[in-house]
Amino acid sequence: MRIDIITVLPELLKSPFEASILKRSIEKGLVEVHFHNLRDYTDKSYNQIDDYQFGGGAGMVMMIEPIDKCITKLKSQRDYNEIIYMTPDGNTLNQKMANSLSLAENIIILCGHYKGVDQRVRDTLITKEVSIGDYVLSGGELGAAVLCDTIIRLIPGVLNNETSALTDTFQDDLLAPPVYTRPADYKGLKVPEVLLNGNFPKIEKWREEQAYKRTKQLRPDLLEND
Ligand code: 6GU
Repeated sequence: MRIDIITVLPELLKSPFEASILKRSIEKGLVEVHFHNLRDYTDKSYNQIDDYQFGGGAGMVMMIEPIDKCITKLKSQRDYNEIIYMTPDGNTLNQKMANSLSLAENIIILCGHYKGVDQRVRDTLITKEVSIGDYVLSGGELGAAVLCDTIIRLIPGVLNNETSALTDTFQDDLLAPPVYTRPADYKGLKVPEVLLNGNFPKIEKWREEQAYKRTKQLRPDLLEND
């Protein structure tokens, strides 16, 4: 998979890709991530990428021209499955969306800033609008990092134990069951007996029950989708 991220703040975005799972997935060649500084696509003085909004009102708006230039150049080099705009008024990211995007070959992610982008960008260049939740961030960069993390960990070969992504919380609309490690007894706090006796069908059944119980208790809304 190839991900092209268009941003005015590449330095804000780079560090999540330089550690742990994301770093390893890039080193293994399972994903390529390219950053494009929008200021490299403007002819205006001071590398201007935003301007006042027509009709008046507080806040600057990102101009269409540099965004169009950048996206048009990328599209001339390869086909893209999705051109995503990160914005608080987009569709809220969930596991289903991450699963589906993890199958893409090439995607572009445009990070919004200020009051957002000129509406004509959204109308003509963008194929999908994504938010990471009902709160406002200073820009789309952190949202893009979250989106990339959710997608990249699902690419086959990224996680060491491939089945582990399948048993993640949300993968089957259930929260994950509780997990324990040594010691089996810590100051009288005991690990459930069933996990210690090696009866794997019984352990599996216990985990399913716990997942259901936890979901019912903490996120009953997830069970209503059935
Ligand atoms: Cl993707 N961008 C911004 N600026 N705010 C957000 C968001 C994105 N998702 C939730 N809030």
